[in-house]
Amino acid sequence: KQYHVAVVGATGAVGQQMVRTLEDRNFPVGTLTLLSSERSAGKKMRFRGREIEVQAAAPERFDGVDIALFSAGGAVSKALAPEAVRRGAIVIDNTSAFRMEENVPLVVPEVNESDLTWHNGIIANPNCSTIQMVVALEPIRKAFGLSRVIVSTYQAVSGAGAQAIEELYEQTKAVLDNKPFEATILPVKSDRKHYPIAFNAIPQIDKFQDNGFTFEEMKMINETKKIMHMPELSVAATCVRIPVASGHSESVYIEIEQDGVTAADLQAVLREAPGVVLQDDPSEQLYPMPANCVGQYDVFVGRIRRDLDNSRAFHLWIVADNLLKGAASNSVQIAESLLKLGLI
Ligand code: 11C
Repeated sequence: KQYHVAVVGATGAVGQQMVRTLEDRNFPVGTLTLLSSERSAGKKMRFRGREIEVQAAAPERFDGVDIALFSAGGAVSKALAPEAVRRGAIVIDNTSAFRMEENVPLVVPEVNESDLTWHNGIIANPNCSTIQMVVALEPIRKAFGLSRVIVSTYQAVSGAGAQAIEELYEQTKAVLDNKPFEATILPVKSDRKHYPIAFNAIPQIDKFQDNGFTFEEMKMINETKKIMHMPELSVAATCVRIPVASGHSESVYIEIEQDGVTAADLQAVLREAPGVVLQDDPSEQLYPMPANCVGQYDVFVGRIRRDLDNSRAFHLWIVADNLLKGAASNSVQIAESLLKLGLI
């Protein structure tokens, strides 16, 4: 069977990768509808060698759609996802609009594919920095238990959209050319102050919450607990934007429950884990880096070592393409899982 698939936000940084991933993974697309804001309507995008015109998103565009992949911001999802569901589509939403709602499964197929069975039309795709972390942590939890996670991220600008990538390039060039420039997008377009990202590191991703954590940090905390079904898990996060175009990196400290576990035991588990590529050999200076992970669907893990003071604690370095496994390819994998489980 072939499916009618819609991509909402098709011209954005993630939307473009969704179209590419549908083609690359050979998803059984019969008809592809590409939707965007009024501003981008009329643009043409290539899919399987043919050009498809992007249309302005509107409720009636979802007539006949089987699967709608949304990545056009929370406001668009809130307005249009229920309209798509009403017209019979299953929505896979890549925004934070519905992620923490009780009747909406938040799914990373390698971790909690079975949560798809109780969806009510909307399935949420988690935040990029959360996805890559849980893909690596779930096999460790299964093997050795898990009680605590402390993560610091090094996040690429593409997480903030195509305009943020432009801002990084333009600022970098301006600095090298000794020309003046003004930061207008990062750390958060809608916040009051903006800071240069070129040759800088900004410890703010999304807006600050009343508890002193940013919204990005709270997403990592709350989404991890929901996906792993571990409301009791201790999680803390510090999220930092760095001048890398694509590929999020994470330094992760974990405490496990079992005694006597070695770094080699963790390596053995991760070597067999779905969606994980182990790149961990200090003698060969082998470890994951964003430059090598861009364009890949997997999550890359290295620098695994036991803590020197706590024998049940380990440090890991986790890298993935934030636009692919962090967004587009996880969404397409969810659609693949729906097919595999006969849920569509
Ligand atoms: C970033 N993690 O890197 C964000 C982007 O909730 O899906 C993804 C936001 C989200 O800026």
